[in-house]
Amino acid sequence: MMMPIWRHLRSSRRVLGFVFVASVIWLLLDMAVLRMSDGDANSRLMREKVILEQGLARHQDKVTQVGLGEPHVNEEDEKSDRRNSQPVKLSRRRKKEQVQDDASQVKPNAVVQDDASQVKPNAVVQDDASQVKPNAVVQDDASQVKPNAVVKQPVGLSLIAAPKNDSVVLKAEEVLEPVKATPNISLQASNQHQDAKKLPGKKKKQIEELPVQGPRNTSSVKRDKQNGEILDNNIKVVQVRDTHSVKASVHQVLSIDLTAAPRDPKAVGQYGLAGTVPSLMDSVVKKRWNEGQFNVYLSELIPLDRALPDTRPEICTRNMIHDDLPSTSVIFCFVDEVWSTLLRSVHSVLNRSPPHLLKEIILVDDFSKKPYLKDNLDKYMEKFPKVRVIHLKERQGLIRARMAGAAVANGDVLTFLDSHVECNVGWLEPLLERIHTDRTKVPCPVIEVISDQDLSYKLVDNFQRGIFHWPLVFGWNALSDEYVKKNNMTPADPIRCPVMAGGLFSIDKKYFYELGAYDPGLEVWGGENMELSFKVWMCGGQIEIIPCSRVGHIFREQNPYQFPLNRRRTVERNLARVAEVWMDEYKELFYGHGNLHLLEKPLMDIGNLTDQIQQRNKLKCKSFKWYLDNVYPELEAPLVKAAGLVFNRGLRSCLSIQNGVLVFDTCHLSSQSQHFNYTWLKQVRQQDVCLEPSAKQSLLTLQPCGDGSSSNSHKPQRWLHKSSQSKLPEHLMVEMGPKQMCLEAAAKEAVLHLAPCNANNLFQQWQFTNYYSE
Ligand code: UD2
Ligand code: MN
Repeated sequence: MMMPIWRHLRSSRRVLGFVFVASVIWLLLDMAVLRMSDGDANSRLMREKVILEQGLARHQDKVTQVGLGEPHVNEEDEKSDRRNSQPVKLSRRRKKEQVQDDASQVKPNAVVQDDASQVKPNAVVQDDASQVKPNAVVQDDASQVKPNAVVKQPVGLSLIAAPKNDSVVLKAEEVLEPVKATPNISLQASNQHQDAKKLPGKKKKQIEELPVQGPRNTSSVKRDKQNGEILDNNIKVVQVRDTHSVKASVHQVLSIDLTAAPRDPKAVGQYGLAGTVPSLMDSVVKKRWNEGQFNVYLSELIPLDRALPDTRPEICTRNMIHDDLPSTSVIFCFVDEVWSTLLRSVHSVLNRSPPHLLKEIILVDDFSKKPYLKDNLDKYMEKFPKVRVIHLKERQGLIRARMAGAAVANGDVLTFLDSHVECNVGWLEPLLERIHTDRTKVPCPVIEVISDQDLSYKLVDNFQRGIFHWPLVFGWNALSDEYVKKNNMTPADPIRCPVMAGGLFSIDKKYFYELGAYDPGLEVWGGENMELSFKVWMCGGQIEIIPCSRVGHIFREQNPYQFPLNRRRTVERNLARVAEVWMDEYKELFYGHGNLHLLEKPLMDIGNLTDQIQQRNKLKCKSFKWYLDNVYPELEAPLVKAAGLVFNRGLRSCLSIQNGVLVFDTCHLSSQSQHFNYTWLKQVRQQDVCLEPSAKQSLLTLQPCGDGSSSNSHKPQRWLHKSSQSKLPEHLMVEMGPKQMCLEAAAKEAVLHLAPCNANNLFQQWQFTNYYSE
């Protein structure tokens, strides 16, 4: 009996010994694995940090590489070569996002996390040509800034709703050793998986740890029960406090969206979907349309805090943002805005902005006539401590109304918005981040489209920039595929714009005033976007579109409000002021493209420009030629329509000025006395003298050139001339009272005179050596 027990014990001892040895080996292996994973985490973190810093460093000096059709060039020679470059191609296309996983590719707002759980449903866009609206749509006499290419509504809307009770805690972790001359950046785990990881560190630092929701997660945010406003002290950005040095810390962009789990998911227009109105209501829809020039009736049925699809390019959700961003005042100016759209605009800001960055919302009522925009509005807004309403005592127009808002703003940054917009999730931080990086940057969100018909929210093409055509007509233009590829652009990269659309942008408040704000002589509506864009670029700043910031806007066919004077006249006059102050010799192109009538001074009083010109001189702003060469080289802007020798086909010799007298001579390309310009003001000129019919007889004289107006003394200097495509090709035609006369070389005496126009007469045909524009 004892033997089997002993044997049994002996064999168990062996087993125990084996178990012991195995445990030791296991423990050693385990420790090795642990060390390896620590090392992994360490090196991964180091890599992320380097990426981040590279991104931020690049962010600061990559200015010249992003967005514009050509890289920044200063050389005079290259400028003139580009002057006659191809016209802007207004093509449109959809580009699939390509995120490159290479440290050298990291762009501003470096993306450091590559966690699948963070990946959002890509705002899928359908390449259906029938859905795409005309691109180069522009502000002309009749219409306003129209949308750029609109793409179908994004799919995957069901993913918008945030998972409940899924709060995420951002943890500031030990900061790694700083790299010289770059901000010290703390990497912060921003989702559940990562914040559980323990990162290696030497010294514990004082850490402030507060709950902040990750993308699409809003459950850790509290609202004020009474007014629904986000409580300021509820969200704070994680700060790493280091007593030894000032260190910049960053966090993942906050995707605050209090509408993500809407009260009534089935409400009309919820999630940015198209709303419908029963056809029996058609007449009501029609009747109420004029109140806002969009479907006002439908807008009233849609919740004021409706949810929207997150239309940002996917990589935007992982952008890193500095913790110490400037605060902003959001300024809405409006005249007779529709109640529901005004409120939806305000709520979209309250619901989707980090409260610590939103200093206030200023509503500037530009002397509206609608009674609901008075006491009712004041009362409604009393519930929102951050909202202030200012009622202007007389109509100022949007330009001076914006300045009235700016004058009382307390934020570091001014953010101007139209009063019929919906700010999308994550819209604010990327704008402020750009200003934080460089206070002379003027960032604009991507302007998405809220349909005027069904109020659906539609995302627009990537890689669009704001441009203008002559005569200062705003339009959208897509960056070419080649350009995007060449510059390794991701859909999140800022896009530099020659001009902004005008309505939606942020600007450092001090910088705005240093620039001289807007020209207060601009009336009502229009042209101020050109003014600010030229001013910013020419005086050292930059205009950018920030694709990670998206705001929907209702584009209307017509302005729903009255213009105190004629609308067309108002806009033309504003643009003439801008051209006179900012465009130097290129203002002739503005006048020459259909605006010669604006030169009629007594009729067209554009007001005093002394202050504006002084301001430009004081700031030592660059020339308009510099702007064209460096910021918008793709624009065709020849200073004259035609130039060179003026060859008479009948006489087969060239016009010349000798001893102050017009004569004919054998053509010599190098002869300066035979060189003439045909200008945008329709003058045939050599230096300061212009060809002018004499009052008496039908002879020609040389006179000092006028200012291009058709006042009595200058009218005869306007010559119509077309090289082709006209009834009188190559003729130089002038209006003599009611009659039109043509310049003719008298065959025998070789002198010039005016004669009744005759299309086939070769002696009336004049050819310039070079034509730059028809
Ligand atoms: C675009 C801009 C707009 C402005 C305009 C040119 C966008 C999205 N919109 O036209 O902001 O730059 O081009 O000037 O880029 N308003 C007043 N007082 C007035 C007239 C208008 O407060 O006397 C308000 C109006 O209620 C609106 C804002 O100014 O909130 C812009 O007017 P709009 O919406 O008619 O201009 P829009 O979008 O056609
Ligand atoms: Mn608008």
